[in-house]
Amino acid sequence: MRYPKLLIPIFVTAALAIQASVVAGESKNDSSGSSLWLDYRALTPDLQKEWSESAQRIYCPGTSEILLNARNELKTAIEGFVESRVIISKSSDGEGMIMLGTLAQLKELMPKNLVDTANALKDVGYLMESVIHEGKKNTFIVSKNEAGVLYGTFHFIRLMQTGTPANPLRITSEPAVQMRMLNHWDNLNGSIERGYGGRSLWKWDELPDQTDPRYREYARFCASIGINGVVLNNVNADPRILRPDYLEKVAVLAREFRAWGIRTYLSANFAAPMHPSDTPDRMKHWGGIGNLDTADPLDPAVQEWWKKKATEIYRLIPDFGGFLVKADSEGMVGPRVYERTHLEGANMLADALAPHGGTLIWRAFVYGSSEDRALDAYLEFKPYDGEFRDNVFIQVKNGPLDFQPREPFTPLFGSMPQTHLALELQVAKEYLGHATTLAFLGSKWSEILGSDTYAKGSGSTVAKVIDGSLYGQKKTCIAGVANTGDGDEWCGSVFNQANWYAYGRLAWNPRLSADEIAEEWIKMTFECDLPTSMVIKSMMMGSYDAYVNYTMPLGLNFLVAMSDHYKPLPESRKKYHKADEGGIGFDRTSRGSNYVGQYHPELRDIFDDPAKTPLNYLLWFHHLPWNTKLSTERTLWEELVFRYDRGVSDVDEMAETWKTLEGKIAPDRHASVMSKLIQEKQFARMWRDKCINYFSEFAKPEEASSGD
Ligand code: GCW
Repeated sequence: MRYPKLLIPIFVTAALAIQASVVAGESKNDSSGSSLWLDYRALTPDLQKEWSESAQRIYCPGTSEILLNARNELKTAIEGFVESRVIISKSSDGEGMIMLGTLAQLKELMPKNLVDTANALKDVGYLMESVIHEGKKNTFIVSKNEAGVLYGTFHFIRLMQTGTPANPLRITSEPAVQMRMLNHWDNLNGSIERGYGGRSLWKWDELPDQTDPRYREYARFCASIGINGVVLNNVNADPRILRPDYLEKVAVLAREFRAWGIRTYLSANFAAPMHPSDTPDRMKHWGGIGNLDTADPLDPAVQEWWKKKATEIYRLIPDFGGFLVKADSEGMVGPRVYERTHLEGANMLADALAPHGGTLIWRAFVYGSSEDRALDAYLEFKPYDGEFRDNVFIQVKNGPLDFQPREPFTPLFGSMPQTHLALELQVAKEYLGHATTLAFLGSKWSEILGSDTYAKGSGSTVAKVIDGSLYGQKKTCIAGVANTGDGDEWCGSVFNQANWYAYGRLAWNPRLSADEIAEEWIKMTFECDLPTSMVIKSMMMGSYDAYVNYTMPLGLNFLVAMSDHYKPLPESRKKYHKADEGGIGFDRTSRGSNYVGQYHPELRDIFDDPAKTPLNYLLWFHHLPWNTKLSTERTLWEELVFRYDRGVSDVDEMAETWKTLEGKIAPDRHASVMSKLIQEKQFARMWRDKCINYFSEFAKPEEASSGD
């Protein structure tokens, strides 16, 4: 289904709100990928029979936009699944009914034990249960919070869609993390930094007068996986987003998103208060939007400017979420320009937002003066632990360098017990083959979330830092750099949709396994039989390791070309791989940059010793001779070659496997994935051949392969 370029005047959007979810339902049996995982196809006759008994009518006493969206989505979905009409009931009397609403709305109709369960739920937690009460069997989807009802509804839909039997139904669920954010790196000119799914979804030229049907669809997809916060613009922030004319546009988007339980945030440029002509050199191409000759966070005029700006924003968008800031990084102005600290910069902005309940998210992606860049974030931020305002999050990328294919977790996780830390993941595949590769990132993120920081002994995982359970933080946040765009498939390919899905699911529950998520997503996305879905799952589950192997195995990183971060260019990245005749890898041990010293002792000792370091991180931590004998009985050189070859053959196998699925899934979808896999086969060979050729100049394989 292509999206027609419908331009709908803003005043009729509200009226169309109810209809739109019906429109979404028309994408039933859609194989173009535009309905993503919300493709409401008919269930098998057995399941249809089972579910239709308990889902004939919906009773939803609420009238808010969120609840109407929940109700209409449920109706559309069930009608698609069971192929018969579902009645919206005005009365709560009857059986076979789904009761949808907040606890306050439904408690009179609920048995006492259910009311107690609902009362115990936190935040937007929900319950879903079929009960016989006063002789009638009905299903309740209840939360204390309207957004929770929406999430419960999507969970119910997911159960039906994934072929779960209707009985017994007894589920409660609460999000592990409160702020489940998508960060868009979308520019005001419609381009997307590191975006591979098309141009920006936000049509700034058309807003605020016209709105696009995709805004609503986008919000619906987000809500279906529990995403509740969206940063609209690039962290390399054009200050104009804070101008009154842009804020009016933002307010329209915020209104669309609010109806799906989503708060809107903006990336703010630290130099925004300055007069264009006074803006520091590094960002002259943009210019500030104010009248000041400084952005010094300790200058009262600067503080006043931000306070006024915050007030102006909240007047237009009362539930505005807050600012995300990239400061003193890659040309973005920050407090350091004025010899101030990150602490002073972040707290100043936090103070401007605080009276309105806003949050300031300050990124830890900074460059310091260290020879080893991996040291910088920790050195810059750790000293301020406990000093940031209560409405500040420090947003930390999963790896200390960047979003490399595989890096150990950033040691700030587990080292700032008195700070709200947000984990930043990248859903867009900047360093993972853009829209070409199949690489399923659920595997990568589960690995990160499950990494043990040893901050409070073994079992102190990154997930426990993020969900607040390790240190008892009351506020929690996770962010994913979005992979959306205005292309037909939204994310550049159907398999990239799985990454958006997996991110949302893990944000809700970081303990879900990549395997479970892949299985859910496949069942929701592809119209295929169970054996076929298992085959697809096996492809997905091997796809991330395959990518790492054919590009940057054994913990290598940054072998990519500078500009596009796509093709291999190891000759330009010597400072990362350090290959020479003596060996390869970056020495971050206590004998080298001593980056290992940023980890807790248990982990430091593991990473400090090449014999104990997991092979996946070996060259991230160690510079080793080419003929080092590894636990695999191969030399380092042989292992490197083995892994490059393995990556290539795994991609070949994925392509062969996909070929066998011809006829089992929609032909157009089969063909489009096939063509991507053919590209990935070539891409994998290009990487392997280039890297092995290059490294063999130093490794002298004839000598290295002779072993010790
Ligand atoms: O790795 C770099 C990317 C930049 C990005 C930056 C960041 C938005 O290549 O494109 O800028 O990370 O995270 O700020």
